[in-house]
Amino acid sequence: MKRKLEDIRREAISELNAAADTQSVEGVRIKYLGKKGALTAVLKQMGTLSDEERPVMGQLANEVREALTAALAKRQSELEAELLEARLASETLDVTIPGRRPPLGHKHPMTIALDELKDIFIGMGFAIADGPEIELASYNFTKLNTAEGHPAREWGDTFYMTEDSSVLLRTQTSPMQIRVMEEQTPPIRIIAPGRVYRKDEVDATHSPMFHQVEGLVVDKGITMADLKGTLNQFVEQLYGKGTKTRFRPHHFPFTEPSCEVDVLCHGCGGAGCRICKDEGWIELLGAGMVHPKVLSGCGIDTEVYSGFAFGIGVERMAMRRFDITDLRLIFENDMRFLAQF
Ligand code: 2U9
Repeated sequence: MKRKLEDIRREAISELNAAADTQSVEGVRIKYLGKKGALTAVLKQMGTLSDEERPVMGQLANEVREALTAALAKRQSELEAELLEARLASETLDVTIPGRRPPLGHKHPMTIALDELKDIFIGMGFAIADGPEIELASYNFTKLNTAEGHPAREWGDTFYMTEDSSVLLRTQTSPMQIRVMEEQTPPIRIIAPGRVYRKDEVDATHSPMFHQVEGLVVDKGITMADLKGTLNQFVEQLYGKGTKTRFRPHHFPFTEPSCEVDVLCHGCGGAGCRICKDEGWIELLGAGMVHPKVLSGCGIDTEVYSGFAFGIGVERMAMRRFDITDLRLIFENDMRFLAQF
């Protein structure tokens, strides 16, 4: 039995030294110290020994068990330390490596153009009015002196939301000005920037969604002179002092009289070139004195108050400002295009 115990000690220790992972260590424990282990089997035979031999063998068996238990724990902790070392080595973080700078974005060209327009009008004392893109036809058309049967109301031109044509995607931001006039008393000095929708096929100059900035001023004694002064001031801020403008008669249902405003072509100074398509002038915006029917429809006394309004197509302005030749580029969001601004 003594030899058997010595053998167990030697073999177990050498197997432990060869164990390459914690699972093998556990295997050695089960093989020698487990319920059916080799040392356990020897201990079970203690009863067969003589009274003289039993204490001697008992002591030796205890020594072997303690030695095995200690060796198991030692090998286990050695392997755990090795494992930790390996993990630390493989997961090393070099905190001295220079950081990767995240690419910094910037404003979309449409936002740049919109912000520029807003800044100019805010500087002239205008407030910004914001409102729904899904509108009542009464606000988008009727209250703007655009009667039933007017060509602008056709199904082919407008995105209607209901069969009875009473709800639509606004075709202009003007309904916002109607809402302000119904809720506030003059003096009113607002701009309404935002998205508008028309059933246009997409091409280089058309999109079913585009942006407008419309303005409205209502007060006592407002005349065409205020309209001209305000818009000339706007044009000078946008294109520089001394930029020449031309006010051309036009027609809109919601203004009377109405006009379109052109600026002298910066490419040729009026002689005619590719930029102005040989016109000498570039069309910039539409404007007019608010139609008395529109004012009185909003409860404003036309004997006391008058007003002017204007409308600017923002895409057209941004295309000219950034020399963009195809409107589709503005909405495609191709980074190669956007990164240029
Ligand atoms: C109210 C009364 C009158 C807004 C106006 C225009 C002229 C105009 C176009 C510019 C390019 C539309 O985006 S575009 O196609 N707009 O020419 N807009 S006067 O007149 C108003 C607005 C609100 C209550």
